[in-house]
Amino acid sequence: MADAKGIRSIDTVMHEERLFPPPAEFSAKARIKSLEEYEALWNQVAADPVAYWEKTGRDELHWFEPFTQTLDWQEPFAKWFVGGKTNASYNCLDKQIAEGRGDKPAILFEGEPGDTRTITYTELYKLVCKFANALKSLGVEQGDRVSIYMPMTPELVVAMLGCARIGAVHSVIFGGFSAEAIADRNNDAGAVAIITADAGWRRGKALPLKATVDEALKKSPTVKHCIVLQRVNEAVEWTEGRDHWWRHLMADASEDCPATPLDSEAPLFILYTSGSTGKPKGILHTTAGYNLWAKKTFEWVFDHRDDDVYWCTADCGWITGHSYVTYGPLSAGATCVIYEGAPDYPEKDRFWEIVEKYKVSLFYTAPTAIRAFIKWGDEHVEKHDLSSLRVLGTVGEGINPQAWMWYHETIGGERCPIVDTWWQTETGGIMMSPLPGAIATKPGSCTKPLPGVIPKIIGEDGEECGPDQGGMFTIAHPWPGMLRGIWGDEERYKDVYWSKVPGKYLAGDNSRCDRDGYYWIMGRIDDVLNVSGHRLSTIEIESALVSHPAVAEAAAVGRPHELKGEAVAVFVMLKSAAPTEALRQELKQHVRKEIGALAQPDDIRFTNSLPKTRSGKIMRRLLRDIAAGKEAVGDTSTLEDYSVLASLRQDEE
Ligand code: 6R9
Repeated sequence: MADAKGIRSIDTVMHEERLFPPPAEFSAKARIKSLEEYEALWNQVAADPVAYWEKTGRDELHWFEPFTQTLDWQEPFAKWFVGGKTNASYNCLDKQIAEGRGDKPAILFEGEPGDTRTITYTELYKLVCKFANALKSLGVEQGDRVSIYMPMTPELVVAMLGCARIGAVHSVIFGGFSAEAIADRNNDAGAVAIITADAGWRRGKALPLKATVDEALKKSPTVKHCIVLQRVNEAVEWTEGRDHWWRHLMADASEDCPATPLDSEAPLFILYTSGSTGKPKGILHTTAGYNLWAKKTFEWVFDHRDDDVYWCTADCGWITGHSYVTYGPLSAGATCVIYEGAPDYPEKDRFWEIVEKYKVSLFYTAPTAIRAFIKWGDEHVEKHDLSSLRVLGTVGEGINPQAWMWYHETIGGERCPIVDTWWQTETGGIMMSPLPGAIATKPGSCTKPLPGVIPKIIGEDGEECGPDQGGMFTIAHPWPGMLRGIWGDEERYKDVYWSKVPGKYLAGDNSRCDRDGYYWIMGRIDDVLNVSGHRLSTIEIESALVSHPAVAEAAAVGRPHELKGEAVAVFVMLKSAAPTEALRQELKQHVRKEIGALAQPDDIRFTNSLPKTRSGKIMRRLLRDIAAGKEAVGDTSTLEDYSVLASLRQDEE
């Protein structure tokens, strides 16, 4: 809407007033105990970021050689801790053992079929050293790229840390992506080796991995070696000379492999994220800054203590699995649960069974999973004792206030602070989140910036937005965990993140900041709806729909409309109600009542599933094409289930 200052901002139609202060007993024991303490730290870092990170970097990572310059900022290229030498695998393993955690469990593994393993820090260290030597025995060297396409087993973490130990750059590809997607990523990175498994378990079935890799390697000329973990005992084809069994390499390898001292800015990994157009972007992270950011943010946001049991349900194929399964928690000395399979196998209570069994205290999952649990019914939760839980996290998408309240009441027993964490592959770690002992929460808001994060919301005219005006979410100062570029494409890096708003990092999301200084993420810039000159955010319309008792999940998109510019089209998944015309009318009225006539959907389409990425994000651009009656185009390599598109088109007929 054009306001007095002439800024075209995004209208907000959602008004969420509930406020949940941290429980007093939680704050009393927390790392950061009050709003005042948080504000003092935030102000201190904002006033002199270099001084803060110089001290923190020096104190919290191991240095083979100290750094001489904290930040070298040649916009948009940052170098952190210049001149220093460290190693992320050393920080996750050797440093923990040196600090007395050798016998502490690093990983509590639960396989989908029910097999379990406890791996201490010392055991993990030995596995990683052996695996690093195995890589060396194949000729893999510092700086070489290695693709990883594995099930969510401890060996996936071993593979990542094994690469990090010798300075090889890993590129983890979600198990389940197509041969085409693997080949594209192998070729873009110029990978010399790939690590995979015969298959992984998914809902009781073997999901073949090696066969897909074989297909991909026909089109991946740079890949010389393929290491194969035997997980399921599936028959596999074998190419002599190229293929190597994991267990054979490990049997021959020594347990002694000192971590290579690496430059702070040595590449640690590449992780591909889909662009809405064009090929996926290989986001590059380097060693020291990323490692420090993952560690600090983990400690701050989860208020981690040495006796916690932490479970992040993310797969390592997603950035969340990099920063909050592997590098963050392990360099903080945490005990981490890893679960291989699906949340509804063999029964819909599998997650709660795991929480009870391992006495999980810190739990981190995604809104897509929370909405599924709500749909499945509370009886699956009620069977289990969840009293060990202390902090509940969410990441990946905005969480609808209705789902937030369910998480708070049904999972958290109204006792656990919820940390709604906003961040991106590009940011390396969490940027916006409540600190659980310090910041009161509001359902649906990621609340406030972490120390070191300076957000600015910018209108279409380039001016900073005022309170409650929605605009582009940007970040004003470099932070240690920020991406260092797009692999092999400097121009695209400058263009995507640094060209639209001069001097600031453009996240690609819209957001507003309310009068209390709380931030509300409003969805991707590309997804904004423009209805009769009003710019509306997807999440607000979706949250209004999800607040109706019949609705499990909803996606809102714009469809071209002669008079209004765009009409509001929504795709709705019901919990169990029948998809009737009466319900359709009722939902339209419900949105009208909740957030106003402007946002009332023109089309409501009932569906059994929505197109999502493997990390659970709704792919609205595909829905936009379907709503407009077009063939879905653009990159679909990250789509979890291709049949969804076909079924959505059928629903139409
Ligand atoms: C960590 C991760 C990044 C995009 C981001 C935004 C969305 C993530 C969110 C959220 C609202 C949150 N997103 N967390 N939106 N609230 N708490 O998800 O990385 O896969 O790169 O996605 O996800 O749109 O820009 P990535």
